[in-house]
Amino acid sequence: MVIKDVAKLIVKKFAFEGFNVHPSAIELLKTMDPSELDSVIKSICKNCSSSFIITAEDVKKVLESRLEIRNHSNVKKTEYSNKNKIEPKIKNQSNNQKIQVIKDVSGNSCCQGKIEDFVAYFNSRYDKLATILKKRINPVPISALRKLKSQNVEVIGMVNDVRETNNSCIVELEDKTGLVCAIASGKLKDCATELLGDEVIAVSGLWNGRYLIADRIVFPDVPINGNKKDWGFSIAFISDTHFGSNTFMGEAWQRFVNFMNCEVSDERFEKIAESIKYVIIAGDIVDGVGIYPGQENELEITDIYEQYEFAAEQIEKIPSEVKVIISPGNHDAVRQAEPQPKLPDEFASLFPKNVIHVGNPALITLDGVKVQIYHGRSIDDLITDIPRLSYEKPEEALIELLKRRHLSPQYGKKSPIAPEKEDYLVIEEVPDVLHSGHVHTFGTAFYRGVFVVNSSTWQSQTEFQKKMNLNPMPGIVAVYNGKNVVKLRFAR
Ligand code: D5M
Ligand code: FE
Ligand code: ZN
Repeated sequence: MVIKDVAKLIVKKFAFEGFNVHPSAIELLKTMDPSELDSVIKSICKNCSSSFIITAEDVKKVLESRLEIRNHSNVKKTEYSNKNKIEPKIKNQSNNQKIQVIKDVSGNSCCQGKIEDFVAYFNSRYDKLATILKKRINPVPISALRKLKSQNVEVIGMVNDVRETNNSCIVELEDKTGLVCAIASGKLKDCATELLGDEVIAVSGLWNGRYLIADRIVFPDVPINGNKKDWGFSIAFISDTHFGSNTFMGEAWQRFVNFMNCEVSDERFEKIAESIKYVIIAGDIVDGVGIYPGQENELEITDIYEQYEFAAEQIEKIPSEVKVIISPGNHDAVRQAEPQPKLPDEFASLFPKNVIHVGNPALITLDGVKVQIYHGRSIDDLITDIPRLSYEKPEEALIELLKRRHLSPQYGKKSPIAPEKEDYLVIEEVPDVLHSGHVHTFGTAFYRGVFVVNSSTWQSQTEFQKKMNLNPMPGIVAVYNGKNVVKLRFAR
């Protein structure tokens, strides 16, 4: 069994904050929604009475106070939404657009955060990625190695641990039957040091009775496909509009809207605008409320419902013949943990009829073109852990996701994952396009025939980003027609 011990994870998280934790406190925390674990642990550490050990009392205090806040805000929200509900406007529909949602957690979430959910989640991840790898190699179960004499073997495992020594890298791999250490040296060492915890790979090499001396690391990767063909229409890729923020770039957005309405001086741009049948927005539609400490000072609109009303008004400026696909991000009003469901009706119904709401991630087809949409939260984790990656080239991080066939390979980092019974973050089907955002920088690439695009943002640098030295590249839009990519700049 591939078991990730929740208790261990909780202990690790507290240790990171500088605390030990009593087993009775762990028992209480184990039963809660894992997507809320990080914020609960932070509150507990802030409010605990002892300076060393977190007790069950410390946990109870925080859980009870959260319950009170939640009950209170639920009541307020319902009252408010009833008062302000507006009818969605009717738009002309064109019939020549065929949109299918292939994979999306919306309406299918069933995780409760129990131990069994984690077991099922990691087993699903392992099984899906092992199925891809088995088409390329012929593995033995790890437990079978014990009975084998010195010989060449292939195994598939989830990466448990990566340790660097002077001239090699030791990779601990786990499958449902056991654990093995693979040793990667020479040229393979560089590849092994970039392995991420919880990704699934295959290793071939010499089993010496104790270790696997690796000669090849096989990633699930996407197959090579160089074919490009003009679809006869274009898709515009945007994200991170952050409507409601006081750093939202209204003028740049209006220029984009003008372009979408063919209100441009240059005929070339008019042609491009005319070709756009779909706009995809990959998350962070609004800035949200209470997303980070002190956010209230950076909001133009402080009410979440009014933020979505404003968002809907802005999206309505896009011609109604164009279908707009909206997927949420970490600033939107859905659960933080991925996979995130689509926006609830309360907000979704504010948008015009040409808007289609999907979850994050979502695999969709637009007139047969397969687009994998993912907000991109894991990009932060990848850039932290793979030193050659940077915010200036987000597309390189996206290529790493394709190579690993997983949208958020690492569990327990900054990007939270809800342990659904099925791992919705595995890239099972090879898309024509991988579209992300989140890091507010722009970049495109082609990787083995897949068009990779990280759309920028419509928010200028926030105070937080200034402190972190994050330099956004706002107002850039990629328009792609299956053959050519056009990059348009709307920010001055
Ligand atoms: O994220 C925009 C970018 O800024 C993304 O790279 C994460 C980073 N960011 C934003 N807020 C934080 C906090 N509080 N900690 C660490 N990194 C952060 P966005 O999702 O638009 O806020
Ligand atoms: Fe964002
Ligand atoms: Zn984001």
